[in-house]
Amino acid sequence: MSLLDNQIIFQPIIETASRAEIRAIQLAKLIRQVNWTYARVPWYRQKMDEMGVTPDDIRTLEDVRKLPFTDKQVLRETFPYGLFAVPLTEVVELHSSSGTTGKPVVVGYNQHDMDVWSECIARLACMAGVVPGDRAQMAFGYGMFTGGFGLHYGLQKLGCMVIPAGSGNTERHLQMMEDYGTTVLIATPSYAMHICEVGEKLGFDWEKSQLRVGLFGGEPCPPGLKQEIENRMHIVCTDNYGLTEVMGPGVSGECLAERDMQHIAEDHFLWEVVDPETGEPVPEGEQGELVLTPLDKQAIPVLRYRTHDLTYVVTEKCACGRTHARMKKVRSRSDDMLIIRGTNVFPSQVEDVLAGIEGLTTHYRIQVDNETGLDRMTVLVELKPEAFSDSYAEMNQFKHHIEDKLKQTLLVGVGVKLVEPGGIERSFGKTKHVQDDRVMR
Ligand code: DLL
Repeated sequence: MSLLDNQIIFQPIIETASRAEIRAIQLAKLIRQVNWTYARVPWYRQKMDEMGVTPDDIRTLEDVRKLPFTDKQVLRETFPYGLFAVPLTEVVELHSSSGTTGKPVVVGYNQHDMDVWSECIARLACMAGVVPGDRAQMAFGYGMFTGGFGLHYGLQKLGCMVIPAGSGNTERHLQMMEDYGTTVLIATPSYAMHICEVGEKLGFDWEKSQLRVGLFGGEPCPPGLKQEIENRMHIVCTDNYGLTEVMGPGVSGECLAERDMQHIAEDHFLWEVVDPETGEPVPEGEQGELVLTPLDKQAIPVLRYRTHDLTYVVTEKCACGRTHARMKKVRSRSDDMLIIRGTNVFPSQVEDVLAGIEGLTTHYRIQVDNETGLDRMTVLVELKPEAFSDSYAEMNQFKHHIEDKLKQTLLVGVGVKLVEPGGIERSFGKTKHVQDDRVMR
């Protein structure tokens, strides 16, 4: 039996529409959305006036390129309500994402936006093999983060029983899974890994548990991590993608046919892939920065949002039957590149090297400083119990082996610190893999 046999398509007419139909829907919605935005949001009206563009200039999908880009900075500058296009009395929910600096980004939803949101989530849950009647346990936080409530509403829309456990308290999660017969776990992949490890320590038998599906998202899920969780928890893990500024989760989701790609809800999002330096489009199938224009967002319409997420998109029909374009799963962002003594290093490269080395867990940290005047990068790697040895010579040899492997790929020398099993701090939500303590000199 194939995994696809279990899969239902939540909205088959739209999810399997022809490319021509999808483009027609997108164009009609784009025109409507630009008119809505121009008429209601002074920031966009002024920007478009300065650029000499009016809503009437949007006649084809490619005309989206005439519109201004939006970035996080704009949302911060207009904090809290500057980009809202509906009266606040119409807004039914607020969410925000806290950045590392400055004001948070605040987004609002009216009832229409909430309905679209739930629909997008219900679709991606179905893509992952979730069905009505599933018991879905939430390990995302129920706060301003879009992950908790977003998935919650969508899973209810699909007809699931949602168990709103929230983030943290791993032992309680395990107890609830057993007591309530949880079939779906919603979490970041790194927290799911932690649940798996704690469960194993407590003697939890994953094979006997009713858990079937892992619905992960909110951070990159490298293939090695996914495989490891699937093998150890005996579940199918899928990964969905989204960001606060354009909705939250719900932008795209992995189906069970091609496990490295995610279908974009194309009737709700117009995608572009651009060169992160120039902002110019790259040819289809080539990697660049994903730019998203939500096509159905009333409370905060956002045009051409620069996600900084690096991916490529393909539009051929998928074996699962859906026709919506697929984006390659995001592994890195244009702004997470580290420059170490002049060499560009992406954390995902480090992750891939470590994944190929026997004896390491999936947990790691990258620390960067320039205390000595030069950039210094140290990778903390965690040993599996069976790789741990009392012999200093053996451990030292292993450390050098990892350093050599990293240097071969990164083309710059980095240090490695071996950490005992369980020694790298776990996170209940998104894991921060990089700590950059460099100071400007
Ligand atoms: O993380 C929304 C979300 C919640 C998506 C739960 C899926 C599940 P933000 O906190 O605004 O929103 O963070 C958005 O997180 O630009 C990506 O860099 C990263 N990200 C989110 N999902 C994935 C994923 C939510 N599946 C930022 N794979 C995005 C890789 C992801 N990166």
